[in-house]
Amino acid sequence: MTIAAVADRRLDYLAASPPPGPPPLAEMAWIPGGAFLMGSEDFYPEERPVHQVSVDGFWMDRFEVTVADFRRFAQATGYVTVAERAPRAGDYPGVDPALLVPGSLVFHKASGPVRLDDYRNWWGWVPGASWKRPEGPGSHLQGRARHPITQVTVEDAEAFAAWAGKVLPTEAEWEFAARGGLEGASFTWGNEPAPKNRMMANTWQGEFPWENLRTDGFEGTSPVGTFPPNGYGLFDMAGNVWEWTSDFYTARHPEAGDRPCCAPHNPRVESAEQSYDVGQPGQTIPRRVTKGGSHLCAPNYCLRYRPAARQPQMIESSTSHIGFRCIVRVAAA
Ligand SMILES: [Ca+2]
Ligand SMILES: [Ca+2]
Ligand SMILES: [Cu+2]
Repeated sequence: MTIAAVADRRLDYLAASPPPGPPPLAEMAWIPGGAFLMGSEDFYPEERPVHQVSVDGFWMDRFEVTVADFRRFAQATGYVTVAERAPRAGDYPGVDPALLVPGSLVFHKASGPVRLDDYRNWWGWVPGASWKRPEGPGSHLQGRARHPITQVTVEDAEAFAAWAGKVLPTEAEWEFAARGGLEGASFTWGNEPAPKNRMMANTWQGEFPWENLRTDGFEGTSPVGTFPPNGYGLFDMAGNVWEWTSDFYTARHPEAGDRPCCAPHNPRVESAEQSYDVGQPGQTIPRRVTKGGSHLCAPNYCLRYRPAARQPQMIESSTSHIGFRCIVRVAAA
């Protein structure tokens, strides 16, 4: 889509649902709210069924929260992230206490093709990895102030949001915003993966997890706002980093109601129980929905840089490919 077409659509939606006032905080875009078709039938089972939902208008961060933003928060509050804290032995019965040191999950590129059914072929737990050292000891944030923050759990994201006077979006709010006014499109920009050969997001080109062709210019994260915005003026709603939402994960969406009058309004999923991983008996760590895919999403493994895509993440997880952005609801603004 051309920049002019994006501008036209922005004017259309602003005329239909004008913002209730000036943005409550800097660099927030007005998301008009309304009814939309949530989910997709065309990709992975957890995105089904497509069902109608409506959300109220709200303000959303135009960019993923950056390293610079998070540093301001940490310096102002002294906040220590989950990955920087030593796990408590009582929470991990039977685990060698020597292993209970602070750390986080880091992506390691494979040296050649590996089995794709075992994520340990590319994810490793690295002692000492944290938002300050995203790849572990020896890594640093130099030159990355405008990159999205990573290595944060949902608890860390919510602590930041509370400090900033914001909240995390629900999955429905996030997906409505990501669609940018395009009903039912596969991507935030339309249906073509790369219109006129233009890369529209920081994802992974080539064979995951060993061959990163960097057609989009970036091996890892990219400065926020590098790729074109969607129809609501939001950047990186596809790729760069996955984004935490406030909803607990369910394996499917609820069935579509047959009466459009009664579509769920501002739906949220607040029950942790159904989010447990049924593939892992006894696993009772709640999981939240993350949205948007990341720089590690490749068509041969994970075509999830799309508005309907969703992935569960355990609430205690932090990784080098998950970050977040915040919203302000109008009643609160
Ligand atoms: Ca890339
Ligand atoms: Ca993103
Ligand atoms: Cu992915």
